[in-house]
Amino acid sequence: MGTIEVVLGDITAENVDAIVTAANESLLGGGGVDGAIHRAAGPRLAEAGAELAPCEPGKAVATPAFGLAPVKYVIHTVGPVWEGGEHGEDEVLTSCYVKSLLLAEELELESIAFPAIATGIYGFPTDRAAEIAALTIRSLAIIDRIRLVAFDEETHRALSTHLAKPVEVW
Ligand code: AR6
Repeated sequence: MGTIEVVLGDITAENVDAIVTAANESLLGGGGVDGAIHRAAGPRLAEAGAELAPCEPGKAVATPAFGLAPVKYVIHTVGPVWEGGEHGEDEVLTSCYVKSLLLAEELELESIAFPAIATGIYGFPTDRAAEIAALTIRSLAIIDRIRLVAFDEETHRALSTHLAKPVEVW
């Protein structure tokens, strides 16, 4: 059972085996956290992404992290575009966390950092996304050190709150 930490900051400064990016299906980069990660990793990240694209929402793929070394991998996952919450958004977001963790396990990684997937440009409400992230990661803590990197206070508070909730068995 690993540790799960919530931190406030820029994910490109994380010293972990893998950084997860909130990508789009093209895996070519974009705005938000994906833009920051592609800028820090350099143009080879988009070239490596292009070879694996398209990536469907809820799926995850890994590439080298290039200029982000000593980070080894960037795990690209595509979140759901928020359409009101009745279009399978929760399931797709859950799948982003599950697939990323399983991929990290397959790569025998010891540490991974996640951004708050889908809560920026894709419009997923912060608190609902934080609850999904916290519940999913708590029930699948298969990587030794899992870091949830919030970029703003509201996200940090929401993640901390949901992680601290007692586990409901029934
Ligand atoms: N470090 C950590 N978190 C960050 C950083 C950073 N440097 N920058 C932003 N965030 P978003 P999405 C937070 O929009 O909603 C891109 O164009 C941000 O505050 O990056 O999944 C992709 O290519 C928010 O809490 O991702 C896709 O087209 C969270 O990261 C699309 O955006 C996610 O916001 C994906 O949209």
